[in-house]
Amino acid sequence: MKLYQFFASPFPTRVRLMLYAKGLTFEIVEPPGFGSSKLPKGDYLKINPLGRVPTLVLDDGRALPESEVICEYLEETFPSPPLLPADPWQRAQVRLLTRICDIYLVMAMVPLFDLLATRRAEWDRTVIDAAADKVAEALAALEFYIGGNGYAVGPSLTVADGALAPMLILAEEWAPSVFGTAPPLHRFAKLSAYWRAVQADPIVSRVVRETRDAIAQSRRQRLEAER
Ligand SMILES: N[C@@H](CCC(=O)N[C@@H](CS)C(=O)NCC(=O)O)C(=O)O
Repeated sequence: MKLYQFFASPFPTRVRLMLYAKGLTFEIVEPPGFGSSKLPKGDYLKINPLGRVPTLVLDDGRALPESEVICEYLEETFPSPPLLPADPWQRAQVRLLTRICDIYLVMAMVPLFDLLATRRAEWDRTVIDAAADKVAEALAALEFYIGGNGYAVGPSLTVADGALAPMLILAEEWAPSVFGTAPPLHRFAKLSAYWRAVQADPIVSRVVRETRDAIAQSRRQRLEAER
């Protein structure tokens, strides 16, 4: 299998977490035209007309976009070890946390992602502060539903941890370091406890390290480009 992706991107990261957890071997490909690259996306649009990452390409050439769809496919195709709980209510909690991440937390951060396409001198403080408020609202919803056993749901790793981990890095570390906003997590006791505990899991710790390294690298590149 091939995974078209970037290490700093949250959506591919949940797929990598799954591939690692299931012990599957795969090749990583970074398609052209993402981030600050001025290149066209070119042939990548032939395997993913949405022009986004991730895309999983199977050994027979079939290509699947959209992180959640890929995760469901991987879970159904490689059920061991399971990354969805057996209990339907707990499965629903996994999907709920993932959905809150995708819809509310990601959407809250979109204005910040958009600012990256502009020069720092043009950044509007009111846009940054409004985004930080929306991020806090989404974190409050996660606080309500997050599990208390060291994982997002139940006592072991699930797809929800793959959705949450990269987004919590963006909310707690990336946004404050780039935009000077206050790190928000300390306001949410259950979520903070979860975040401390889940990083002890070796698979989570691996994707957290990869994400932090990739964010630091793209930050350095951006600062150099602005000089
Ligand atoms: N709903 C999609 C969202 C994927 C997405 O938006 N990926 C971002 C990177 S994290 C992307 O490819 N953006 C387009 C771009 O950077 O040109 C999924 O779950 O896979």
